[in-house]
Amino acid sequence: MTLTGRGRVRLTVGQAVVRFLAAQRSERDGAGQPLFGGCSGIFGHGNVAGIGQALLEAELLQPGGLRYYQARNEQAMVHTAAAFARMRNRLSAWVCTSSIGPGATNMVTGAALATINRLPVLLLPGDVFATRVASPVLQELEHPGGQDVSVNDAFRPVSRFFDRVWRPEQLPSALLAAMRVLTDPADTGAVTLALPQDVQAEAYDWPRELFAARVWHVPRPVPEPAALARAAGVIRSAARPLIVAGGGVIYAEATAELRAFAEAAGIPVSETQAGKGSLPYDHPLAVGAIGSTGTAAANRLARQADVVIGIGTRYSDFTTASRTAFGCPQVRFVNVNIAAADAVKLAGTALVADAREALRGLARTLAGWSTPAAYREEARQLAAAWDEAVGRAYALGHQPPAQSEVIGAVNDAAGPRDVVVCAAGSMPGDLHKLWRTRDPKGYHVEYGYSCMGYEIAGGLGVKLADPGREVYVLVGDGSYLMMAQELVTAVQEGIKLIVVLVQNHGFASIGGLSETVGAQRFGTSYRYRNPRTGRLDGDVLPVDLAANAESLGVRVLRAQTIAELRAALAQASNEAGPVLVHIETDPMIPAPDSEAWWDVPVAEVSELDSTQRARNAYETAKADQRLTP
Ligand SMILES: Cc1ncc(C[n+]2csc(CCOP(=O)(O)OP(=O)(O)O)c2C)c(N)n1
Ligand SMILES: [Mg+2]
Repeated sequence: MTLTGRGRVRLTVGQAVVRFLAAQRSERDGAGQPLFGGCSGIFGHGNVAGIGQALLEAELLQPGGLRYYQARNEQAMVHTAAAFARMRNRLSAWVCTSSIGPGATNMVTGAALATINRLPVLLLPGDVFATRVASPVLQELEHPGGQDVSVNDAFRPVSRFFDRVWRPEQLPSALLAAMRVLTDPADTGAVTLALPQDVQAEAYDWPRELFAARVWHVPRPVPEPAALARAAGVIRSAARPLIVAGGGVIYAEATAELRAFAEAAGIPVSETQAGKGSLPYDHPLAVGAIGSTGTAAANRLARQADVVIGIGTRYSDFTTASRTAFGCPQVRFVNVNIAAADAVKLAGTALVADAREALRGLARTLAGWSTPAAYREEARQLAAAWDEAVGRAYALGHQPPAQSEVIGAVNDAAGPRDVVVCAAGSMPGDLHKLWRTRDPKGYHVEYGYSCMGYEIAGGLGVKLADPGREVYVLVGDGSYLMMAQELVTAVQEGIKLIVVLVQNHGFASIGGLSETVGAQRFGTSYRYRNPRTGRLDGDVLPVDLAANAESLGVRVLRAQTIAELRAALAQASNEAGPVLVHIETDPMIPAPDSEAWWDVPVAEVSELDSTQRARNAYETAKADQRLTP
């Protein structure tokens, strides 16, 4: 560091970025923490001399700042970042640095995932030379319509904030704007600062205040009194209200307030994927998952609910069962959300506020009001019947085992605060229905983007965010094949994950879906091309994913039966580093029925009987869809 005149500090743009990020903190409810937990990166010519050199200098000269972690794939490191932020309830985030070109665009999928799930991640892709003296540089895409366009413009639609720092002078305001978006729960998502490779290495005399410790206060906006009165008025008119708890309940740390409000008013609580864990599974008012992958208990209540109180939910199609879940013709919605755009959905009565503040307000306003005892008892009985179905699904006694039995064994092995991680395939739906969640942070299924390959990278982020909990990553063979390489990062860092790899030789999920749309499981199982038929219906491929994991340095345990799985899980809990448990399952045994639908269009004309039958069933189901806003 060179001190120059008038309180200025001479640093490169890369050094300034790293020093600035290390000085940022966040605060909510009086508790503070560093805003950034660390920085993952893969270096290339687009960042090695800028951010890369700056991270080295920080590691050597300012230890205790932003720690660097090596990743294997840029998409995966953004998944790690998103999982980290989710586990920290968005109070801290993670930084990702990449080179230009493919390194940068590999992060675009991760950015979309973070933005959809409303999770803060800070992305620093390298960008092409600002001076353009030797353009096109290696990996530069030349856009005939304008020389200020680069592949990084692909980040714009998937980021909540995007800026490209063409000149050092632009950096301070870009950094402040980026921190504001990261720490604003209504606006947060992927934040991308594209840093041209020459600018990263360029020196500038920065005002010293830029690097002062700075605290970002994460707000808890209170509801407007009039809006609160309107929402309470709608709820008071209800005979059969139902709460839909979304991720916002958990991020706002509002689970105690949810419980108090639900108990006082006698309102059953259903949960979205992001909201699962809002109440412990065995609470008398917990009716479990809602929607297409919901419990029959929640979905039966939803069909007759006259007022639905959505809290911190964006009402995805899985939550509304593609707008068929809430069947009462007069149903009205009260939407508590910190984001106004979510609060107005389904023509609901909007209550724009922090979930905890809104729940406290509703509890105050509705004090003394409650649903009839008979309704609460009905909800309790429905939930108890579902839990019995879960118990049966956990113990089918199949060989090879059903997926539900694997879930049961992992649920039994996991402690109450341990975390299950998943994202895509048939497992998320089964977990939503069947996982017995006992802690608000115990269930981590990424179902906004449902991105195959999130599982292991995401598990890493969860463990980095909360090393005190055991992390169980459930991953299908398809997702594993898409992105398992962060196991190497886990080995490198000595990060303990228990990965349960469910081998069913292809896509059980899409196979089942394919059948319902009349497409005969086409292209969904991993088989040889058959020389006789010319189709992919030969023998099962001889893929050995356990050996693959072993080759990456992971401790691998192979189980064939549920008893062996239980033994392996017990052994895994005694290991210090990452473990992978491999088990083969029967993909054809379904979890208990949700009694709910999901809208996936079926071909309107076809020569195939299977498709014609599926189309008829589709048209019947589609008739129940509500065309609400
Ligand atoms: C990146 C990505 N590509 C495609 C999909 C569509 N998709 C959803 S589930 C799935 C198959 C997952 O296979 P596997 O991990 O083996 O789980 P299984 O369905 O067998 O439970 C596919 C292709 C997706 N969700 N993400
Ligand atoms: Mg599979």
